[in-house]
Amino acid sequence: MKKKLEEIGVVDNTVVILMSDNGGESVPGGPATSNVPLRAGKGRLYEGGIREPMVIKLGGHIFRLVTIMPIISVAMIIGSCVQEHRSRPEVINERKIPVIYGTDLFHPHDDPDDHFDLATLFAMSEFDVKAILLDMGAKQKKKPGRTPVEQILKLTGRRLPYATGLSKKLISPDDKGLVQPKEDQVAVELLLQTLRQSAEPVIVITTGSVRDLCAAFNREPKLLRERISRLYINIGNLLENKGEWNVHLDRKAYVGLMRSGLPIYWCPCLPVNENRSTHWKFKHGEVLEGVPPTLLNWFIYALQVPRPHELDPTKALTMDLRPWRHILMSLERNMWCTGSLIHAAGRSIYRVGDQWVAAASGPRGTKPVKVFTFVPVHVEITDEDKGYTKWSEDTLSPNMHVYKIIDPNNHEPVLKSCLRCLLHDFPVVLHRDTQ
Ligand SMILES: [Ca+2]
Repeated sequence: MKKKLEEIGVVDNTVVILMSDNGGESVPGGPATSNVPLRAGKGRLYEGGIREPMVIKLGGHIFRLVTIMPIISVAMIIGSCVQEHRSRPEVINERKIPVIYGTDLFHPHDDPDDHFDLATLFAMSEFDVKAILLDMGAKQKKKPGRTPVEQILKLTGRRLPYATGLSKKLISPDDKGLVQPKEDQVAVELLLQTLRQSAEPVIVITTGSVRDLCAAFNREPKLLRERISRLYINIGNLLENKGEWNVHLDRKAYVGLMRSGLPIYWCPCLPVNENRSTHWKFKHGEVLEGVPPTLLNWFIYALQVPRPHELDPTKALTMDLRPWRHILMSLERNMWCTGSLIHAAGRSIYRVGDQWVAAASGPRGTKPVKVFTFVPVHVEITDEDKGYTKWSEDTLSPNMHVYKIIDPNNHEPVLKSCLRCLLHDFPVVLHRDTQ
């Protein structure tokens, strides 16, 4: 067909749509088709009957419109696709944002939210993830976070370097960590090397302690000042003179980093339940129902399979893990980093139908919804040993930005909807039928 369109000279202005008219048959004695994990099949109104893949090609551009909203008629989407093509050139020339990501991700897991955050990072294809730093080196040796990292690289068909970090706490805010064992130096070295080699400034995002980052700053402050465009740190307590888990992991590193003068976007994890920090929560099923099956398997393997060491991590991605699916779906999850990841990607929030989506730009005529932002503040350390802070928004000398909720009523529903859409659109290249 492509040849014919080229022949008659319309290949660049013809919309080609490839889709099925219904799911596979699933009746007793019928053809051997499977819609797993979707329910039912052809002739039924469950997802197995009505949900199917579709590819739209317009000129040289292929659109991925997986779950922005349910698409129920081809006639309805052609117009909007053409409009999108005309009004959103950035869909075609998608800008890439270099990112270094630090996480205290473990397997078996400690905090399931770290898995949701890693998936969110990979869901946004504008992030050009240059390196992953696996926090807390000593624990990484016992509970290697490289397992879920390797799996997600398989899922997305990407390759990038990752390394484990320093095992021991920094002994002072200006500690370079050089006295720690050589094998624990890899994450700090990877961070420095990635910054040196990057052609443009890099965004650094951390979701655990800031140990390796602070040690790297203490070694080469000029390099970090020059090469880091923004530094999102999910750590700390917005309340004056109160502690927090990620601070507790390495208080001296936190103090050193907060005093560094780097372009910090501070995302405090506490307090919860006051609509002040980045915290929000959801039930797994509200977000994971309907995500690509291999991504769902990644979550099941990480969070639900009781003896993961008995399963090969790569094979697990394409196995039938349904026995554990229902337990996973019913669990509640505390979350912190979703808003800051959306902000780091430069996306805004738009209301589309009955959902909120995080996108680079919205449908024509729609304005972004203001739910959270970052405001300039002056933060100082009040207790160096405990990692306590106080801060002021009313200042002439801001030294960082802090996450601020604008619309407390919608903060949680918006982030839930955005995360659901991001994970539904997750760019898997590994599917159940491609071992
Ligand atoms: Ca974490």
